[in-house]
Amino acid sequence: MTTQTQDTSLLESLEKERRKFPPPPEFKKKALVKSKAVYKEADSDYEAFWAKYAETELHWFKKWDKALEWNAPWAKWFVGGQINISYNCVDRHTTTWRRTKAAIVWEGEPGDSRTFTYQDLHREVQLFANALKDLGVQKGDRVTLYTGMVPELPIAMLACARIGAVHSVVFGGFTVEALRDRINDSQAKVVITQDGGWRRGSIVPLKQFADQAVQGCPTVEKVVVVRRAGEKAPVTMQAGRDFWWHELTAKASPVCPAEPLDSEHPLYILYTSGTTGKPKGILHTTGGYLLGAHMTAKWVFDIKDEDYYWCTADIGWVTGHSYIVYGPLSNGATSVMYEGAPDFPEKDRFWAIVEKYRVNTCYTSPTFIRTCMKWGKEYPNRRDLSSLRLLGTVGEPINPEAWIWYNETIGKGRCPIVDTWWQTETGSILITPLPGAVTTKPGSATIPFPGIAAEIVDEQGKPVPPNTGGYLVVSRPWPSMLRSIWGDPDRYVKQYWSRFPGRYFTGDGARRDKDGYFWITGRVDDVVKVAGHRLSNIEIESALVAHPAVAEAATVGRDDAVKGQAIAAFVVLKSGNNPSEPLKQQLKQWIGQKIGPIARPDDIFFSADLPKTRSAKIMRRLLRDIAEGRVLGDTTTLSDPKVMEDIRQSYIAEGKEEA
Ligand code: 7RM
Repeated sequence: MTTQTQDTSLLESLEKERRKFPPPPEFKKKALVKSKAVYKEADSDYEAFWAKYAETELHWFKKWDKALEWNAPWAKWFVGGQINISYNCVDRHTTTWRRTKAAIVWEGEPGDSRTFTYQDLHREVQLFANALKDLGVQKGDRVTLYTGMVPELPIAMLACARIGAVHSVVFGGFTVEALRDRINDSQAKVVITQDGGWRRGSIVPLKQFADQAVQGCPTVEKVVVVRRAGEKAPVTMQAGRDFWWHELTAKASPVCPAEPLDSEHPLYILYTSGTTGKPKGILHTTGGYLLGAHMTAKWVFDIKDEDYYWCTADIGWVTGHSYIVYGPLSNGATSVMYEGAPDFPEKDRFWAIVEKYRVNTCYTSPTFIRTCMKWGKEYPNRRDLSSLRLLGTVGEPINPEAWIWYNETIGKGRCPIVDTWWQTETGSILITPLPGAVTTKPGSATIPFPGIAAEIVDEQGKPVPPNTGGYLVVSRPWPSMLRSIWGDPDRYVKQYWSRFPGRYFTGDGARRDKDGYFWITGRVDDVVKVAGHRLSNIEIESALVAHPAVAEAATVGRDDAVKGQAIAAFVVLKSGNNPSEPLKQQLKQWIGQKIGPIARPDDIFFSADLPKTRSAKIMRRLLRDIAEGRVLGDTTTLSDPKVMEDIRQSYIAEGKEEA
């Protein structure tokens, strides 16, 4: 198997890894799940397993008639059931002692903070749900949320879910065109944004970006603006179209009962990069998604009522949807939310937050851990981290060295680490240890969550023997699986269910050891994970060729010691344009404007041509060899092998040496 993005050094270190970490006895004693019995129960009848927990863990207005209707690849979970996720995450806690418990503890980048009890959240969500109704939003309408990490974001999500509107959160780090495409694809009626967002002490003009985007969005009728930056981010309000959040909620009626919704009612669309230039609108529905987020949050993070639980992700990504908002709140947990950058004002900000709130569980990314390693131990060592009892990672493979550092420097050897594998599409964690029951191994996401049938297969779809690389697939439906791609059901079938008929194809390569542990090695398609952010080569290439000086472009993900992968772009200029350092900078900036700063290539190489097969397909594998400084791979299928030599020469001229 050839994989596009496998990092040899990562692969090697994963293969050599033999250490085992059984659950620490003190942790196990108090853990919600202490034994593996639950795996057996789930495997004997996965439908009955999920149905049992849907019934005991969630509130239904009306119980379902049938747990699963599976017409592959179309799934319906809890058919005939009526439920509301906003009710489950908010209302049901307000009739218990949790009414006065902190639901969201929010820390602003400049150091201000706000706490919302479940009762506070109930009030705010109802007010904003009524504000949405006052703007004409109805059940089924799409609402785009484009803000930073402010409390109004989860409030708006819960308000949409309350009235059956479908939210589509667009990461606040995206810029105008990415936002415009996503609004148009979902045909949103309302956009919710913010005057300006804090980032490392300066202000990102979100409302200005939204204004520019909405100019090209015929479906948008109203724009709601959250005031955060105030006079630091002056905005122009268009009369009749734009409304301040605080003015709408000041006028709105305070009572808005949660609407009973069909279990399969669309909950949200979240755009993610795939193998083509056009982002896919991943569609999640209500009942099954909630069950997946709820059960995984409960068992993987071993949520206790007294916990301060903190997931450091941005709500613009699926991790924030499931593990800042829906999973923790459904469990009645206290979810910590931080607005800003990890190195502002200093490189110990995350640890300062752990110390300030006595955080018990911290869920973050391997990239962040590697960044901390680079910054040095003195930053975490300055802070009291003794409250931590559980650590988690997500988003990309974690190299054993970073795992051990996290375990020792942050967890002081006391805290189990849950390395959780999942995707936007899967809705919730699918491969993970349960921290009180499963022995961990550094670099392995361990075993599938109870009820999940993950396998590794070869090119023909045949399960491979232990310790053999292959494709990661899921062989049974699960409650929180995506239901379709918004507006493109054919692409859903083709993308996920055609390569291995009857099985869900994840796009990842993996190996399973003889204990049945999964070692995920990375994407096998044109998706790249830069600092855990999911990007598509073709999306970046399309943005590059839209620049007036560019004739052709190819990008690859090359390994990067900190970010896991970085983008290297190979650019062929139109005649009349000359390679230059200023042009390089201009192209990087261009991508920053078109897609967002996270998509800016790290390296740009100018070349006279790109290596193509005789059928005109760009050979990314060869470009990766160059970008990673390896000797050239097999060039026999190239239409013109000389191209590679030219590119290599220009690469060496850039001052990068071959390995
Ligand atoms: C949650 C999220 C999904 C892709 C996925 C993998 C990679 C995620 C892990 C991981 C190794 C992990 N959603 N990935 N978690 N690889 N170990 N624990 O990241 O849709 O943005 O990306 O991320 O390649 O396919 S996502």
